[in-house]
Amino acid sequence: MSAAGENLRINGDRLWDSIHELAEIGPGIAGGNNRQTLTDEDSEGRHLFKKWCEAAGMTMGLDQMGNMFMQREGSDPDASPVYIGSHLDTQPTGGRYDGILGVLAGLEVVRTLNDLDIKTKHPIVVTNWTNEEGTRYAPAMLSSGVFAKMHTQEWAYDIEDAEGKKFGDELKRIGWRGEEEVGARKMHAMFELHIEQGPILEAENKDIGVVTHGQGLSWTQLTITGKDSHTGSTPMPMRKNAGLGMARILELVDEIAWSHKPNAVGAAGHIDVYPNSRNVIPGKVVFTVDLRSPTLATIEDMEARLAVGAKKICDDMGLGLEMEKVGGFDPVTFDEGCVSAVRNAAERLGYSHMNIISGAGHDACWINRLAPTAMIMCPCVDGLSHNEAEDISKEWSTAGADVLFHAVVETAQIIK
Ligand code: HGY
Ligand code: MN
Ligand code: MN
Repeated sequence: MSAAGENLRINGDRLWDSIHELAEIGPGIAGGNNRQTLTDEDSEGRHLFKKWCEAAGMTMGLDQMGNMFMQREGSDPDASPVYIGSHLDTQPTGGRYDGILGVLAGLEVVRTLNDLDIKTKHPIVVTNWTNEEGTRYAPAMLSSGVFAKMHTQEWAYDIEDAEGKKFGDELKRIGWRGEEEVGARKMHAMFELHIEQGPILEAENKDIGVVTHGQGLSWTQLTITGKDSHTGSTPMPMRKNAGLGMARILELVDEIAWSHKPNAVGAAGHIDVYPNSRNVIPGKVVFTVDLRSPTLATIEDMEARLAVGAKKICDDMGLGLEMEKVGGFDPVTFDEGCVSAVRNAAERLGYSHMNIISGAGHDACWINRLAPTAMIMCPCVDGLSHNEAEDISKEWSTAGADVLFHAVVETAQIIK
């Protein structure tokens, strides 16, 4: 028998309406969102979320990385809170649901508890982690990473965007730099609901992904230097084409990832070409190779083969090469107890479910190092994400939030 009662459900329409009201802030050009971290649009979205939470009787804590902690009191003020967290920032060509679903489903959990006048022993805190996406300010999951002591705050404050604006300055400019020390909070547990961002749940016709693990990630930045020269008058044998060197290395990355199929992936999403002029051979390229796998040994093998192969390609072509590891984390095993709470909730609620490994990185991957943590996933159409056409159904959103409600309320212990 669930502590929360099998029949207790969240208000799926209210959650859906909130998701689409927030989506009006920082709209993309094709129906998605461009609400990048520390922009004025990010700030506007934060204010709306804060307004909704305060209307639900919650109070805000704000730390020095701008992480927002919206608290609903429990009966035992000394009990460490149960956290529900994800992120409100988006990719430049992001969808309406990546991150947003998890934060607003947390608000919906509190709204439903209020409707039902349910009290819990542990307080419940709904969290917006600053800069999960890591596009404007790399790396991703930056602020949950500082919270988990994976990065220092000083280092994070000094990161610059493409226009040379520092993270710390922009956080202050938009008025969301709090006073609270980052990482000082104690957590009883954390749950994150997130869209799958892959095709498995939809293909398997499952409502819920019970996330047992998160794959590990490695980001290596490569800088290749050749020689700018005329694309017309420079004879082929005389060229020092950094762009061609990159192309050959990206072929190698693809080959390495395929060699570890089906559980490894590799590509480069960030590529800067200099001088990026139509009739100049690129004298310099800077790009980041993203390698991922559920097993650490595979990641380490892919990194080693990239290092050896990239050096050989550049030596053979007379190009300069610098390589720097700029981010990553080991594969994650989520907390058994929290994962069971998720699975049992789906079971009780009658939602179809399956175990799944998260392909994407999430704030939960860092927080899992501090407190018992688990994730819940819902399907997304064609597995598409990090694309404005990202789409989910209201039913999937509702099912995910129902499971979140039951897992959280059971962990926070109902008083009445
Ligand atoms: O990169 C990731 O996996 C996440 O979307 N930040
Ligand atoms: Mn996300
Ligand atoms: Mn994302």
